[in-house]
Amino acid sequence: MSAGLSAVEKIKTDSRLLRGSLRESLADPVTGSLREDDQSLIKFHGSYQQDDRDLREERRQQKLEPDYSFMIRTRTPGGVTTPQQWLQLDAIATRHASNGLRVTTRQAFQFHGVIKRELKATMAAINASLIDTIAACGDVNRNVLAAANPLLSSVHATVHAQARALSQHFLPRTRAYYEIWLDEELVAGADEHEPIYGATYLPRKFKTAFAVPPLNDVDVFANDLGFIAIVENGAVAGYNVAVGGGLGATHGDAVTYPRLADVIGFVTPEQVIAVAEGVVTTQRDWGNRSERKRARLKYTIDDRGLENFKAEVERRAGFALAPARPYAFEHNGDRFGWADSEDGRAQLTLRIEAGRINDRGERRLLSGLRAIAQIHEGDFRLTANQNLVIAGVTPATRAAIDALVAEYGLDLYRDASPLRLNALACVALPTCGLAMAEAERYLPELVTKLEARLQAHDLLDAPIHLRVSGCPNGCSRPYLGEIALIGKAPGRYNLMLAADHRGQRLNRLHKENIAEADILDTVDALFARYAAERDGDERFGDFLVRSGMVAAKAGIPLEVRT
Ligand code: SRM
Ligand code: SF4
Repeated sequence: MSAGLSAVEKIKTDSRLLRGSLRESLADPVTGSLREDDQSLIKFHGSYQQDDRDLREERRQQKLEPDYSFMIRTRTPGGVTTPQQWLQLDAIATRHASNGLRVTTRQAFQFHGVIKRELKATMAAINASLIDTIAACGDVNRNVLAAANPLLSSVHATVHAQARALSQHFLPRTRAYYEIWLDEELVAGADEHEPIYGATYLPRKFKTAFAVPPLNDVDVFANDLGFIAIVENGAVAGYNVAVGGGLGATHGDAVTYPRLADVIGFVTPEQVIAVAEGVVTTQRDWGNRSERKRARLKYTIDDRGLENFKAEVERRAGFALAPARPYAFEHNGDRFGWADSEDGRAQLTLRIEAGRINDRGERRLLSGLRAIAQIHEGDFRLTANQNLVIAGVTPATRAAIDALVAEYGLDLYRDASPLRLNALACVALPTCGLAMAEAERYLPELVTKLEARLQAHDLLDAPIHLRVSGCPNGCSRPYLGEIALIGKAPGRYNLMLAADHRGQRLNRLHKENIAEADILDTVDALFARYAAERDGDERFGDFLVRSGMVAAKAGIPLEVRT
């Protein structure tokens, strides 16, 4: 192996298709942690080693090792689960995890706080629910997003099936997962190989999403690979293909940046897998394997040129992409409350603040959703905005579900402000090892303070998209927030402003490294001008750009992806 490759490349190469010494690490009773290389490899199996950062200092003083535990993430394409699976996941969370279930910004469930000696049993229990965690993390194609907010049931069903098929196609073929977690007989040998990825998988994580206009609830342009459904005569004619989206950046390092995907053409449903394979294998071969910070597809495309990249994808796919077809997105939020679907059933979209499903005070989300799962005859869909759709509700169960929603306090969607309904926050502290500031735990209080400022300008009904991340990696997609806070240090954030509300324009840095009082005063002044000068229904982000209030500070072009 050449010296220029990153350390993770070596770990992958030596891993015997993701096995490493995970079995030995798991069996070691002396520590709650894994061996170092295995900490990289376990990600491909859908888990991260973490430690409780609230307890770090105390344990250090007591000369104890950090309070290690594991986060587990599911692979749930399009975020769909049955009521039976919901009950099983709930039972697993209650037994093995801390703090309930967590809905992620990529339509997956996360379990936090699983200790090493229970990890295998937890993974096996997740599998017994017919849900796996393979490739939920790691340098592979991860959980595939699919529009969750149903407008036209048959179109959404088609798109969801396509997302599942794509997820399945790009699953690693190694049996390592089954051997380590499910005690399958060892099969590692000469004839086991990865036909798409090869032995070193991809240079970096890879993300795919399917959107159904006019909703961009998956933030399709934030993905390495995006498919935008083109619906003609009530059916999916095909998809516009978008490549090179990604949001992660590093503070103060200009070679890293958020980037929105470029639309490069149109494919038919039959061509989806071939074009995806062209994109994935080009990234496999052209991506940067020396510097992980520069290894995402967005950098490969910027380094090699979009036209060059597209030509290579077409060569590998064996056909030329047709010209992109027209589409229009209205917004990238969710639609809350009840909606009827084509088949006579209905869906109820519930607000899950920061995606956390637990029992807290009067809002007993975990218990309430358990009670709903016991009577629900349709399915559950996680949204990429960390919310939950109770989908396919039969007329016979609708009243009972409504009663449970009221009984368990699941009705935040009824009276919360648009700001609260649309806000996203990443997990951050105490579990995320990369967090520089609070996000999930801070969000409710921050929204309350912002609501007071909005109220003062009679703007409480303004549908402003707020996103908070504990660091610049951008897990709550903050670079697409009309207002966003990106953690810099405890209690300090970069204030980003003026993305649009359709996921088609990045925001830009407005003030750096500021504390709450400054944040509130800064947005308060902007709210005052917005209240006085906005043009009809003009959205906050658009107003900031039109009025020139943020354009002068632009570090990022005022681009709108179309
Ligand atoms: Fe993320 C890393 C949580 C969506 C960009 N992300 C992490 C880790 C695993 C921290 C780590 O590496 O040690 C976080 C675990 C926190 C915890 O305690 O659970 C974490 N990311 C999350 C979740 C749970 C946020 C949430 O609150 O919902 C989301 C899980 C998605 C899933 O189910 O797969 C999550 N992460 C995202 C998104 C949003 C998206 O994909 O739509 C992004 C921005 C889009 C992108 O990828 O560019 C994102 N996460 C990152 C990055 C920066 C990647 C980069 O290219 O620079 C990292 C750090 C890294 O990979 O090195 C990261
Ligand atoms: Fe952690 Fe940063 Fe992602 Fe938040 S944005 S979950 S702090 S990596």
